[in-house]
Amino acid sequence: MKIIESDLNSLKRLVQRKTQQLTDLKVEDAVRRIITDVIDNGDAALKKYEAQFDKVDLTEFRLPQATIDAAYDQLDQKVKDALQLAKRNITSFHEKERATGFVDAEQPGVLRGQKLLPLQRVGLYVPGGTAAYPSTLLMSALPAKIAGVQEVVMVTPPQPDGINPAVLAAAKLAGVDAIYQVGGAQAIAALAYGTESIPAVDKIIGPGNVFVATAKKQVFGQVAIDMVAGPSEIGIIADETADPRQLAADLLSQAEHDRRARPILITTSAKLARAVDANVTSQLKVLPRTAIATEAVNEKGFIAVVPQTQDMFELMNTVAPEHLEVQLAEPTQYLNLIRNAGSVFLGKYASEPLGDYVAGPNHILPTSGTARFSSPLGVYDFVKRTSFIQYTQAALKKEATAITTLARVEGLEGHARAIEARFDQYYDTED
Ligand code: HSO
Ligand code: ZN
Repeated sequence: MKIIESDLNSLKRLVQRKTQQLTDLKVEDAVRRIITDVIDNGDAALKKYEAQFDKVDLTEFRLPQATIDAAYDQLDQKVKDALQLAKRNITSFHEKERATGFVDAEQPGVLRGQKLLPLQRVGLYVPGGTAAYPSTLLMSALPAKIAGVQEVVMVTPPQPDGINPAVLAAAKLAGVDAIYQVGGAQAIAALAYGTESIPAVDKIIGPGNVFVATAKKQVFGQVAIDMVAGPSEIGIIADETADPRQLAADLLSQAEHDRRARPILITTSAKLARAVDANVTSQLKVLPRTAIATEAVNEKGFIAVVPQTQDMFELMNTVAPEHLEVQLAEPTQYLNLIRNAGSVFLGKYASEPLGDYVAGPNHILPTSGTARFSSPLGVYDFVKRTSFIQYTQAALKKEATAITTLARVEGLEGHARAIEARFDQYYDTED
């Protein structure tokens, strides 16, 4: 791994990302055509694209309940137990995210309030192939259910050997209401606009390839979407007390996700930096996903050595990593120095995969520096707010002049007259 020793400001400049949102116009055009086709031709268009892209001839998009039940029944008991444990912990954590509205009756004759309502229907996109993770399905479906979403549907591209049974089992465990075998931009179009067999949803959640991501951006406005997720990132802050073998293992746990994943270590100890680097090299040699992880480590990874403890946090706040491990002796005392991170792992035993699978906080997290302004996926992402007001005539009278004054300043005479009508002042041609 690159080891960089420099002053804080040069390091900060180094980690600041270049804006990389390169939109591919060809993809944009192809996706727009697919979406328009699905709007115009519904299921027939889906069938055509599934034959073209996934090489399957589908007569029915919805996966039969019997297939889902069978996948669950046949799943190894150990996997089932692990999924159940994950479900329990994700549920107990996310239940605490539930919020309530409020009613404010502080002014005489005035009632103001806000109520929270779950979205009615959401669609989860689950990618095909090896990136279809049962754990990720629990992380998106359970918060939706806890929020009170009435119908959670899932779409996923059909696979030559059938959809991953562990994903199907997770879907059953999480209470997913329907699974449709359709993928790519056409699946996103179906969720956004509805077809004869797939219902339109209010929000689309979940990662996918460039076609899926582009389609999500294009249908935004017709439906809500979650964030557009980038490759995984792990940032570790550690001093000489940390175990270099464990740090190397944690860095590789995220590096193995993606060739573009970013494993980063920031430390005050040059000795630790060298030891972690040596351990990354030796552990990479025996990691099954070595090709992916090696590219991530070499192309995106680095170790920065800074003079002081405070500097480690300042630099890491500039990175704003998806996951942040604090591998210092008294980690909780540094929580107040952390400003930008999706999820924080405190101390030696909070290794990142603990959070990926069973601890309970969500593992769908802001990436690419977006932890500066966004949050982990949560129950709040499946809830919307509606505010309400009620006034007595006396309470309205107190505000009437302010309203009519502002309305007339804005040139909106009709607004002013609507208020004055409450005090028997009408403007019409009858009298
Ligand atoms: N670390 C990934 C989530 C994941 N890990 C799924 C294993 N399975 C992104 O936060
Ligand atoms: Zn992971």
